[in-house]
Amino acid sequence: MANGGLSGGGSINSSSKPRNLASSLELDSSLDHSVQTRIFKIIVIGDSNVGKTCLSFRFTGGSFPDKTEATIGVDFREKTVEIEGEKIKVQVWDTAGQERFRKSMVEHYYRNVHAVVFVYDVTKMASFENLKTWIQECNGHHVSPCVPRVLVGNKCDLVDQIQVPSNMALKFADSHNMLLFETSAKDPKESQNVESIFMCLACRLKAQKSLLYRDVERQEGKVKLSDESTIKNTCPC
Ligand SMILES: Nc1nc2c(ncn2[C@@H]2O[C@H](COP(=O)(O)OP(=O)(O)OP(=O)(O)O)[C@@H](O)[C@H]2O)c(=O)[nH]1
Ligand SMILES: [Mg+2]
Repeated sequence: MANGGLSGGGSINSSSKPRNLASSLELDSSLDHSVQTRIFKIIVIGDSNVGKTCLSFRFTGGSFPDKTEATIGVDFREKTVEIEGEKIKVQVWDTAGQERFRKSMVEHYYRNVHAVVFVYDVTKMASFENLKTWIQECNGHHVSPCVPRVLVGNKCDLVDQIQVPSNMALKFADSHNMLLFETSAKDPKESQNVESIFMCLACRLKAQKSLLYRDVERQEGKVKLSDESTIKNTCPC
């Protein structure tokens, strides 16, 4: 597994119980009670070897791992970002692409998920064609259509080997109501683009703030709400 060296990371496999990771309403117990950190759970899905682990490494750790092995179960990594003055913990669930390593974990992947990143390898047409299956699996786990989804074509640095034309990917993304990002986890020049994938999702999720906090207030009578109309979404996408 390629999760060494990153703080806040961890892994779950079929033999261990997942930590209590899921709800966006969870409080970070290490913080003062007056400060809430919302956690956004984003899962990364796609064929084995498309670069899911490398993309999540690039976003959370800022680098490309020297070596990766097939993910077993799930690795999760976190990064705290600040959007419009609010600190948000983006929790990236890097899932296994190989069926034998994901079997009993699939339920955990989709439970309370806030956003989904579908990844294919631009140099492997099969990984693009298999997206249909990944989307079916996602829909089969009752992920709400309101949960934002994006499509990522990885390994764009391998310019001489590209098999999936951009216009084909764009058409597919449009037909599934997803944004398309073509990028490379490996090329440092693309790191900003990788960052945009997760930040774009975090911005969209943050825009749901009023709804989420209203629920908290109702349950606990603790949280002071902003007026919904004052919440601006300045998401670049
Ligand atoms: N050239 C290039 N290679 C990449 C890129 N991203 C990942 N790789 C390579 O692709 C291989 C697979 O990467 P992983 O990130 O382990 O793939 P994965 O999707 O996590 O695979 P599973 O864990 O089996 O599902 C590794 O050899 C990486 O070095 C990229 O952007 N460009
Ligand atoms: Mg992996």
